[in-house]
Amino acid sequence: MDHEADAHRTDLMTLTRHVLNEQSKHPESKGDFTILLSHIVLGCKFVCSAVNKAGLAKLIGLAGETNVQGEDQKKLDVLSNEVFVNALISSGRTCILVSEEDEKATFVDPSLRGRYCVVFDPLDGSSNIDCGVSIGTIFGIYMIKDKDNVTLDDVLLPGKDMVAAGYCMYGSSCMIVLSTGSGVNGFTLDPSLGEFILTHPDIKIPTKGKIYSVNEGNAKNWDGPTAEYVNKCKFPEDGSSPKSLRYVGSMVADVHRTLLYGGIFLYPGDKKSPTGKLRVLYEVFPMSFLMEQAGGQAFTGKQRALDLVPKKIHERSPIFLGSYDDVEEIKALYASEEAKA
Ligand code: AHM
Ligand code: MG
Repeated sequence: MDHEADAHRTDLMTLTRHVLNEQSKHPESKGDFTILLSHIVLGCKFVCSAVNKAGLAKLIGLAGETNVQGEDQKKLDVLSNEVFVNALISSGRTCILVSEEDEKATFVDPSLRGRYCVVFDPLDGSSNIDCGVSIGTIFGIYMIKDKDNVTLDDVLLPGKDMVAAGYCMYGSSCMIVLSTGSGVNGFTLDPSLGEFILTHPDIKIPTKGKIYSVNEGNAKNWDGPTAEYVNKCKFPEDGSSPKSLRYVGSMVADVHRTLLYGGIFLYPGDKKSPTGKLRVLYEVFPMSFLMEQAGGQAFTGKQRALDLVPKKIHERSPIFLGSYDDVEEIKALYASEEAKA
């Protein structure tokens, strides 16, 4: 009998076990973070199940807005927001929630308040929802000093102050990729167990990649450095092979591939939208945090992304993130443009 193989089957590193292990390295910790995370995981499982059933639910509801019981069907993004807001509040560990779906931040009732602020996009990749392409949840977590005295300033902080960040991808498998500030780990949902199992320990992004990922339909409005960079990806001058283009249009899927295979993901600002499209708090920051923790870089066109200090909760920023050397190249192009100005 192969005891080692047997041990692999019976001694699984679940996400909760992994976080408990991390927690034991901090004797002062009281387990609040573990509880918070287990509520985030619950939200991810719920949304995963809803996403998997979405096509079927439509069929049963005869493609209308009502299901077989005659009830109105909630749109998946609205449903996902409700799921996460409820899960986070009921954890008793949160004090401010910022969701892409809600115009205003939610201040948790003092009786249920904890020390964490969670910023999240409950279901990112809205244009891909109705065609069954990968979508995801993105989240970042800050810790506050004084939970009895909270203001919006407790979330208008640079991304480098986050204590954890991650995403859940609802794709061909359901995966959570998480960093608590000491590397990046990936966990895949085992549907038969209902548990996320550590399948991608200590993810490191390759130093240089062969893929670039950008919405080239916006090229006519790009600024000089972005246009020059993408041109170099296609027509390299150093004798290397051109990079391949991959673009799903779901940030979680595009960043996930970039993290595992290397390369660069770009959502630049352009003449029409100088600050780009992606939101600082719950899209740019969590993904930049993960990239840096995996050994890559994240740059806004002006500075290290995690140094940005947002002034509004739904602020946007251009973003270039991925393999260390690939981001170095775009940084150099912006630096030389600035030197010319
Ligand atoms: P959303 O929050 O409305 O879903 O928009 C965010 C998404 C990202 O997932 C993705 O990277 C980007 O929008 C794609 O935008 P575009 O369609 O302009 O290429
Ligand atoms: Mg979004």
